[in-house]
Parts: sequence; structure tokens; C-alpha cells
Amino acid sequence: MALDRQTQIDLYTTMLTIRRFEERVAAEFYAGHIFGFIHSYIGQEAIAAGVCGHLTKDDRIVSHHRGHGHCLAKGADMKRMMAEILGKKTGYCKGKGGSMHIADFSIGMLGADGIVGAGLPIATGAALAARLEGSGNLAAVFFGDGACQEGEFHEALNLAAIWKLPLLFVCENNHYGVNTPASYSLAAGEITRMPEAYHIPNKAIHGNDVEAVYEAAGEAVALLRRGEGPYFLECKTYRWHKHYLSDALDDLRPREELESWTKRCPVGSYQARLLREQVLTREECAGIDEQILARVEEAYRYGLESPYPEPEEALEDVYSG
Ligand SMILES: Cc1ncc(C[n+]2csc(CCOP(=O)(O)OP(=O)(O)O)c2C)c(N)n1
Ligand SMILES: [Mg+2]
Repeated sequence: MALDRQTQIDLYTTMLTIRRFEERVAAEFYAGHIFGFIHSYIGQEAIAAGVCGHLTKDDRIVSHHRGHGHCLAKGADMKRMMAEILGKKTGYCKGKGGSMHIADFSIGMLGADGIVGAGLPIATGAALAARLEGSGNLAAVFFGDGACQEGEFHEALNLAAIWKLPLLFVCENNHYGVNTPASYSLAAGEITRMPEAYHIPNKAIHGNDVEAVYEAAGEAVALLRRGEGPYFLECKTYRWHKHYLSDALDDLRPREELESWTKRCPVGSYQARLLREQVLTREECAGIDEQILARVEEAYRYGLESPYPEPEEALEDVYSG
């Protein structure tokens, strides 16, 4: 499939935005400026960019604990994200949620989740809502290989299948849950055997190739919009950082494995392709990077200069009504 130049530039820009944002977050975390848990999305950028590239703001997505990339790809405000990660009052949850709780209903981002697999039933509900609204919109849920071991995963597949819900399952198979290999922990072996068992059309693709993700997601989204959903996309990928950023946590994955995947960097390999195919010049690439770095800097400054919430606000927004 030949993509038009603007789509190619958009995909590249989204991936690079996620990369630069995550690099800055990691640098500030290790400098002691960010507290709490940060699960970095570096290495998996092509999946968020390729899938969200087909979604409108009225389509709803649900993310997982590694969620910054999905927020950015869906159009979240980088300043409010950074403020939330820094625990500041101007953040998406007024600084009380942190990295794993960024949501923005106005752009169809229903939230990230610290509980593995918990996004799947929420997204099933969002897909049912889209059906009941008769809007032609859809829901997409991002989850890891580890979530495929959870009961909620099977419940979501089953309900989505019997009700033919407009739900796109996007499994980000980075081959590990913390340090446990999926090859050990998934009895089914190939992940796509599970949607197969529920008669859900599915495909496994190279999740570091943004155009492959964009093409497969495009076919899936078209099927969903025709009311023929659900669809299951398995994107094979690899995370570059430890499970979460930490000096204390061990990374037990083989070094050679990590090195072989970093050679297939989703951002670097796409930049090389766009240069080779003369879609962008080196100067244009540098210009895009400069603009993104300036946005990230502005977002970090905004977060840094924002106040922390007051202690008396601790119980505000905790209960509804
Ligand atoms: C229900 C539940 N079990 C265990 C955990 C602890 N935990 C957090 S992330 C994680 C691994 C998840 O692996 P995967 O779904 O493959 O996502 P990845 O971290 O690889 O992106 C585990 C076990 C949790 N948060 N929730
Ligand atoms: Mg995983």
C-alpha cells in the first residue's frame, strides 16, 4: 500500500513525539524529579501511531500501564500530561493520578490502567456504547501479552464476539510480562490462537513497522465501521527499558535479544526509509525534531512551574455525586 506523503510524515511525527516525550520523562525520573512508577513506551511507538492514525476523537480507546504513547497519539495535551506525571495541580487528574491514570474524555481517551487486563472490559463497554449510540464509532483497547493470561481478556473476547461489537483488540506483544517470557506463561503458544477460538478475525504483524501497523489497522477499522467487528491485531514488538524505570529492578532479558530489537527501532528505521525514498530531507527531519523537542521542553517547564495540589484537596474528585 502506497501512503501519501502527509500520512507518512504524520506517522513519523507521532512516533518521534512519543520517543522524545518518553526520553525526557526517563531523564527527569533518573534525575530524581519524578516520583512513582513510570512504564516507558520506548520501542513500541509504531503501534500507538499506526492504530490511532485511523481513529477520530469520537472513537474511544483504553490503554494500559504503559500508556503515554496512546495518549499522545490520540491527541492529548502534552503539558497536562507532563504536569500529571510531575504530580501537579494542572495535570489531567489534578496531580493525584500520575503516569498510569491519564484520561481525556474529550478526545476519546478513556484512561490508562495499573491493573493488568482491566482495560479490556472497559473497552468492551465502550464498544457496546458506540453500538447503542448508533454513531458508527468504535473502541480500541491496547494491552500486553501478559494481559492475555487474565480472565477479563477471555470475557471481553467472548462478549465482543457474540455481540459483534465494534472493538479493536490491539495486543502489544513485547514478549515479556516484567521478566517472565510469554513463551513460558501462555499455554496457547501463539496469541492469535485465542481470538481464533472465539471466531474473531485476527492478524499477527511486525509491530515495529509503522506502515505495516497502519495498513493492518486500516483494514480492521474498515471492517469494524461496517459493523462486522470485532477484530484482533497482535503486534510483535519489544520494550527497550526495564519493566518500569528503576535503579533497583533487574532486567533479566537476554542482552542479545534486546540488541537485536533495538536494531529494528521503529522510529530510526522509518526515518531511514523516508530519507531513502526522498519523502523527507535530513534538514526536514531535523526541523521536525527541533519542533518536538521545543514542545517537550515547554511541557516540562509548564509542569515544573505548576503548583502541587493542596493537602485539603486530597479527597476531592474521589467519589462521584
Ligand atoms: C492484575 C495484575 N496482576 C499483576 C500486576 C503486576 N504487573 C504490572 S505490569 C505486569 C506485567 C504486564 O505484562 P504485559 O501485559 O505483557 O505488559 P508489558 O508490561 O509487557 O507492556 C505485572 C505482572 C498488576 N498490575 N495487575
Ligand atoms: Mg508484555
